[in-house]
Amino acid sequence: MHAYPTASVPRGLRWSVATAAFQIEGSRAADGRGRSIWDDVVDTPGVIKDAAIADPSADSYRRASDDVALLRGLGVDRYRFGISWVRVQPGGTGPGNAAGLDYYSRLVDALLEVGVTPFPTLYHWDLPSDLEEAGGWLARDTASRFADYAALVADRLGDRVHDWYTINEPAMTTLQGYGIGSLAPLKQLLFGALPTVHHQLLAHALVAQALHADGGHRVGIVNNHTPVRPLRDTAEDAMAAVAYDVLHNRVFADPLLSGAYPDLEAFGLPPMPVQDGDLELISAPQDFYGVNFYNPTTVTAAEGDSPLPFDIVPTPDAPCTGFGPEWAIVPEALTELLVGMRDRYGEKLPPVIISENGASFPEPADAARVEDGDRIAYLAGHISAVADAVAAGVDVEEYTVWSLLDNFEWLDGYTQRFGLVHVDFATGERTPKASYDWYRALVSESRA
Ligand code: GBH
Repeated sequence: MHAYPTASVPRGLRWSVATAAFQIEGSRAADGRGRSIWDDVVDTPGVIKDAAIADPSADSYRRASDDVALLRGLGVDRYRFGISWVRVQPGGTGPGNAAGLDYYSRLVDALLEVGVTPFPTLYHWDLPSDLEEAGGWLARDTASRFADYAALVADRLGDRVHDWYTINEPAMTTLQGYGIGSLAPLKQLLFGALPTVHHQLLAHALVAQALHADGGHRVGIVNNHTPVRPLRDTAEDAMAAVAYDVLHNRVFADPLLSGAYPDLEAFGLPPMPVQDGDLELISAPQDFYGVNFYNPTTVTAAEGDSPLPFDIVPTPDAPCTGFGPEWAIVPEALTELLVGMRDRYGEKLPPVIISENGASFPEPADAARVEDGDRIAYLAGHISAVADAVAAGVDVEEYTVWSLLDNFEWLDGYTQRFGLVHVDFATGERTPKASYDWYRALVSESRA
């Protein structure tokens, strides 16, 4: 027997686990599904580790009932899952694809049947390729296309789904997708990526406006945030930390939660393509704010002829997850982040939902049972950090583990496993890890 750590648990917190459509579904050619920018990436030779193609991955398109059984066993309140735009609207425009909508409708019914509330994410990085061709998130029109797609989903599921996440981690799409090219669509535009910030926020706001007009819906964005620390106690590193904080955190959260972009010109950055009325729409009251948290970030002033004003460096004196030196394990950084957001945004900060938190560690791919004490320690530390933030007066509604299942980890293919449940990618077989049993016990004890 292993003695695993316990977490101090905030009273009344809801519990959830998360996945994303492209990472778990497989069946990329089934039922009229269209092509997304991630299909384009996996079909580009030499980009993804071990040439993984995300199909069948965890095979959830065919094994959704297995997933629902695992969720029921876990006893979570809700399930955060992704909806694939190109299953619903294969080319990104036009009428809905009945087979795609049926899949999500059946999933919603199956979840409700076992008492798990469905909490979908409308967009988790898989933009229709045709829309990328037309400019992707650099094009303002993509925001309106997203609103059309969301309306198709809401027409079909809105009688049973009441809470919606719009866009997952716009920061990663801007910085990594269009800025440095380490996520789809693999563009390396550096600061030329900045218009994608505004268009994603506009897309979120248009959907929130439409669902609010419909009545009975709560809508929020999900971003990953990170407290930024200077490596050295120098003016140069302090400047680098401010610049990174602006680009990763504040350029997204400020317009939503304070109604204005940070002063980009002060950093020599181009202004956002804001049109009349945009900021009013974007800064309308948010129903909740989804925070994905993995690690703090340490930066230092860039050396030499770097095009960026900062270098990201390993966080000193912190252990790391299996993902490598930038993924430092510092649970109290989550408390710092939440308290910092409350202090910066005050009354404008709505209830916070921790929409992802988790870690990958090296583990045997073929173990009968994965004893993932390192993952349990990571989760226990971060849940306790949420409890500390709640004790400091931050309104946190829900905590979500990334992820229910081992899955396709983007450019890292199947080499990073984040699941509470082990997946054999050859057979689709699911085997709960020790962390699954630990989380189930924590959820049930928190209600005792
Ligand atoms: C999330 O992204 C995604 O929503 C999810 O799809 C993904 O599977 C999951 O996390 C695990 O990766 O930026 O240099 O400090 C997380 C974004 C970007 C957060 C990298 C941690 C660490 C390196 N992550 N970051 S650094």
